[in-house]
Amino acid sequence: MLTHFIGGLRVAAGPPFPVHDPVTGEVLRQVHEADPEVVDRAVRAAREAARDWAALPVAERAGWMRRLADGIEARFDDLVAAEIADTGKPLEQTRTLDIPRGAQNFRAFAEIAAQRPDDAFHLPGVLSYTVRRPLGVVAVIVPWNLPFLLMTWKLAPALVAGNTVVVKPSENTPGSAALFAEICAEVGLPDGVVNVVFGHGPSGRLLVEHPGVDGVTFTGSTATGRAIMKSVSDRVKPVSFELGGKNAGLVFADCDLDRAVDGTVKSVFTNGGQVCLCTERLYVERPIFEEFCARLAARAQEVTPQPMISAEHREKVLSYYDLARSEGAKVLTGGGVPSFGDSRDSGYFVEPTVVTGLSEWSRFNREEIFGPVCHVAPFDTEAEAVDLANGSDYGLAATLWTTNLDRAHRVAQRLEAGLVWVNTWYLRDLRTPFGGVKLSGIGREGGTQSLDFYSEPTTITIKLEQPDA
Ligand code: 6OD
Repeated sequence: MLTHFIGGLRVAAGPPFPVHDPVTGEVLRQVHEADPEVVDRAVRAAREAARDWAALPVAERAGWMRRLADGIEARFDDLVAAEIADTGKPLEQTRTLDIPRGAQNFRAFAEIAAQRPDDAFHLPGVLSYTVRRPLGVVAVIVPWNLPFLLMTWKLAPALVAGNTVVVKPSENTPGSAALFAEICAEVGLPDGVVNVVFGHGPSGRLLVEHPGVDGVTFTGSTATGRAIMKSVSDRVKPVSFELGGKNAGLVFADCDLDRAVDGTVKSVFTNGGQVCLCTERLYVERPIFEEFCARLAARAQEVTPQPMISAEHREKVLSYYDLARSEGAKVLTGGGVPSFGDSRDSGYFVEPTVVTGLSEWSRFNREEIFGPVCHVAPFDTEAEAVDLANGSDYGLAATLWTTNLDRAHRVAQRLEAGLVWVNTWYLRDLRTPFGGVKLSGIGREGGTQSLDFYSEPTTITIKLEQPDA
């Protein structure tokens, strides 16, 4: 049974709930659900630890970040196993992306914070400078698609900026967060600096609404982001949101076709399409449209299916496969459920799917699906491609395939998206701003942008008297 981690102690309180193995549908483990008392205790523990943690010099907090990174590396295999058990992710991806990024997140923010100068401004007779103070206690609400990567992506800057935290991972993926709590204890992190509570949406709501919480960071659906924003509006708490996407991929006839097909397969199907950055709308210049569709569909058939995270999410994705047909799509490949002839048949798999023929106004093309699926449509001009890509309520990421450098810059700068990749996808420099526009979120994470969110500047201005001449 997984227990909460509060003030350095394991706390077994609240009713149990089951976590299912997405590969077989079987119950994997039981976890305690945080009730109001548990949430209150966690926030109080974080508040008690806040003053001493904030008072440490940033170089010392950076040292703790490096120790956490070392602790993650020491428990690498356990973390890989926990993440795979909860999500059904491929071993290779978990070993090369999800878990190493946890350690990298702590090392990167240790450097960024330690090297960051304070601002100072001089005018004749006036000196203004800023000091940054942590928000206090931050609620960290983590989704199920990249549980360890995204938890640490938020924790590292929050902690190094001097905040203490209460983390709530998704109810579907508590395993790597529970191990991280053990790592905090193993490296000797002061009690109460990191607290972890488990549970569903209502526990998350108790947490974000708690008066002892000073800020909220959340990655997940736009619907949940909206609900959080409403529930913290009374106290005007700062929020950092990375929300949904309906990301466009633009494939120009002058692209390197092999590279564009390879990259598109990754951008549509990685993690079973369950990454906010995945491409769901593809626009291909007409001269290569037929060939691109044929090659993409053929490659989709070779993709090893990854389970959806839950029975509920699988139903949602399958409902969009049905919707595509009812809205008049032509299904180029997939559209159903794979059959394995073993225990995976009770798991949460869906077929990698490519469809075409729908209008831009179809629900399929407007709503985020978050599965291994995309719609492909042709375009004739660069201006049309830009309009199609921008014709969405979302604006997280876009991908651009062309060998024309002028076009690459021209188009990239016109796209209404927080992130544009050219001839690649999901290539990351952790110092760069990361986040979306429109319904895809508020604010940016990454580098100094994260540190800015997790702290408040105070501007101190001093009048410097001039000695009499
Ligand atoms: O790689 C990252 O830093 C990041 N924030 C990825 C987010 C993926 C969302 O599903």
